[in-house]
Amino acid sequence: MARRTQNAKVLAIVLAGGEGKRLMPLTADRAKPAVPFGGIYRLIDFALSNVVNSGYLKVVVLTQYKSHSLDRHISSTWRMSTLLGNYVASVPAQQRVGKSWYLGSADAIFQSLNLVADDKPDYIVVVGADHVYRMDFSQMVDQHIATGAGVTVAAIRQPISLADQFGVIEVDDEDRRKIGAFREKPTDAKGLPDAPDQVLASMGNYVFDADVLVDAVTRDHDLEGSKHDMGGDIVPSFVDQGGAYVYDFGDNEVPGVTDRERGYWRDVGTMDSYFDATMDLINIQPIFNLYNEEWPIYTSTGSLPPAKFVHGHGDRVGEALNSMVSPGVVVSGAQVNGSVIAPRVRIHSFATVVDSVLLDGVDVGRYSTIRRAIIDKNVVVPEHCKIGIDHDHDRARGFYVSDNGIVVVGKGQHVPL
Ligand code: ADQ
Repeated sequence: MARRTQNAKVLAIVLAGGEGKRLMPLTADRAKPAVPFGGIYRLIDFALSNVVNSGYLKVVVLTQYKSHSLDRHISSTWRMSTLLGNYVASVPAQQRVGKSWYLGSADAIFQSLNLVADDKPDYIVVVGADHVYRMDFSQMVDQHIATGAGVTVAAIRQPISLADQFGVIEVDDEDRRKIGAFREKPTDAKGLPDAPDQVLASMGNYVFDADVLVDAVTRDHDLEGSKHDMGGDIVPSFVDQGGAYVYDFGDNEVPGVTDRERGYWRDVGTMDSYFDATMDLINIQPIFNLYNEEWPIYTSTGSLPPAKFVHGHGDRVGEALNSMVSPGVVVSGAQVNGSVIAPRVRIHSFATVVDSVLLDGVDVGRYSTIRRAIIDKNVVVPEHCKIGIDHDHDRARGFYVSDNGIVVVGKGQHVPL
């Protein structure tokens, strides 16, 4: 665990109210941070593990959109001993201030300032809840303290084609650690001087002096025309005053992370990026290694039995290769390859699952074939069914087919032959 930065009192605020429209149907009835990922995790487990591994054990999670499964996951998985005053508290929008739900991420913080007042931290680390990565936030807090910044924004290079999905940073000509300009999701971004096909993107992670953040969101609350958004409103207001600094994610060193994995950060905002990031986990030499025990990613799977692989009907061999298989799974006389299988899945004799993601409790009937597909929770795939083989047929059955040809079957969706 990382050293506590100069014994400063740090509160972490995790923004977990995002809707994740582009991840439909996976977000049809759960918030994006609650979307299952990597077999046994939820997306929010990555942000929370980073916070806790950084040594910050007072954590507030602000939830809003379809937050039931997220709240349940946080209270069951992230409950901490309160003996030392540590906590991970999930705080749903509750109209404490006025009569509106959170209008944006800055308003979510404004409406939760009572928690900051209770805790009296020196610094506040604000992080998003939707990304897959490892990061030691204490190194960013160190830099924040050393520069005396009003806000420090974590940044990573991204392809210019994605500029309209990010806050795009231009550094100051004189002081390269300072942010000269910050534009939220620009459609006309300019490339970097040394890499015209790239921009410097905000990762949506910020460090503030606590009193400075309280001030900023309080002022923003009364500001006409503000969308009350951290990236759209708060960060630009600091840039205008010359108080915004950039933290280069490339400088972050995390125990156990190899050179190959260094700088890995994925915004799994679309079905294709979700699928690709999942496949990153199962490569023989993964570029994101879940087996790094020096910086563990925490979750819980409850009391499930181990995964089981058995001969099935007609003595057919049941096996999985180049795959991750979660507890409670039974593969009986079926072949699994290049896939991530969540808890409690059943795959029956003569079935084939290739390059796919099966979420909790999916049941794949005999003689079925699933290829390049994501199948959401508890879906029953009948015998002799084919998914991901004929995309016209997949669309005709009401399945979503992504740009890259990934077929998605929604939670509980009926699967006709
Ligand atoms: P986006 O992710 O598009 O861009 P936003 O939708 O505000 O911005 O989500 C940021 C985080 O806040 C997410 O974790 C989301 O779950 C959460 N959130 C959104 N609305 C919320 C609300 N009302 N209450 C609580 N939480 C809420 C942001 C930044 C960009 C940056 C990208 C990086 O604005 O500048 O580049 O993240 O992905």
